[in-house]
Amino acid sequence: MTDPHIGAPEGFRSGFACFVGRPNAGKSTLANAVVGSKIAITSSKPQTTRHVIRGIVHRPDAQLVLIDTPGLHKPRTLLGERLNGLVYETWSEVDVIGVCLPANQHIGPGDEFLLAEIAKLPRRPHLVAIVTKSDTVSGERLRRALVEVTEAEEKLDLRFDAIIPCSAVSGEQVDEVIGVIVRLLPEGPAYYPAGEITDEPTETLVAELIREAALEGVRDELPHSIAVTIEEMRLREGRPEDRPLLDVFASMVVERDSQKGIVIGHKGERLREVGSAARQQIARLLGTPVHLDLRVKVMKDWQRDPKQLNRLGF
Ligand SMILES: Nc1nc2c(ncn2[C@@H]2O[C@H](COP(=O)(O)OP(=O)(O)OP(=O)(O)O)[C@@H](O)[C@H]2O)c(=O)[nH]1
Ligand SMILES: [Mg+2]
Repeated sequence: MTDPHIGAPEGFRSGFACFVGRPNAGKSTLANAVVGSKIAITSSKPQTTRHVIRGIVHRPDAQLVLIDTPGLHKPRTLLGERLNGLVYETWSEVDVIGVCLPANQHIGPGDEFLLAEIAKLPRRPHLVAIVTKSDTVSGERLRRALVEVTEAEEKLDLRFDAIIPCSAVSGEQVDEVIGVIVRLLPEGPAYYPAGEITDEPTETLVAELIREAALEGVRDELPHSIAVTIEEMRLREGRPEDRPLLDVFASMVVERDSQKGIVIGHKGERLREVGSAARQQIARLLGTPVHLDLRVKVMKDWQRDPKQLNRLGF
């Protein structure tokens, strides 16, 4: 009965919410937990998410379109500026903003800047403060984190509709996050058909899984320098119908020749490891065995070069 063409049942709610926060606050991990499926890659490196990702939560009484955004940060490159731009754009499209504030860190200048920017919005959506990573702190520290949120609320003259501690890793209070957001949505029809969990194109999901594997174990500036492009993806011809094989041709892009050696590793060992880890993830996502051909390419200073950024889809 939630098919938009048939019409929604009485009282059905639908709408859009986004997760915002500084880099590494746990937005994407929470988005995956809320949607119940991996739609966004995550990592311990800040600025992992580089585009706006939509996930859909289906409930008998509601449909929530959840938008995961890049972490808002002080930009040091043109890429950073463009990523921040995506965050601001999203604010104008949502019914609810979920501000993610990690329990294991104090509210700092980065969070205050974000909250002040939200306070300036001409049309202010509902606001929910989500105190993330609650599993990483003691009960006492968690209570302190909640008090800090109310202090920030007063200082910045904001009003949260709710303050919810939760852990995307243990699953604690994830349902509460969904429930609170859904109650703040307007009545309306479902926007997406039942069963659809994201509108990410398959190629994007595949490129992201490769980037996630590449981020594992690299340090310093390198995570920021890595991008992944899919050159081609096709089912291999001449395979028996019950044993398909998907050929994926992808490039890992870095910014400098010196980085190329690092991501390839001694005798190509590191690149093989990344390829193997990514291949397994892609096969799991698509349910098809995969052959991954992964090359490394240098696009000089791509994070600062508008032409290269456009070419990479930013
Ligand atoms: N223990 C614990 N770790 C978490 C939790 N949520 C996220 N993390 C970890 O925090 C790190 C950052 O998580 P992400 O979800 O990638 O953070 P993000 O806010 O999306 O980061 P950006 O995309 O870079 O802005 C990862 O190492 C996660 O495993 C949580 O609830 N508990
Ligand atoms: Mg993220």
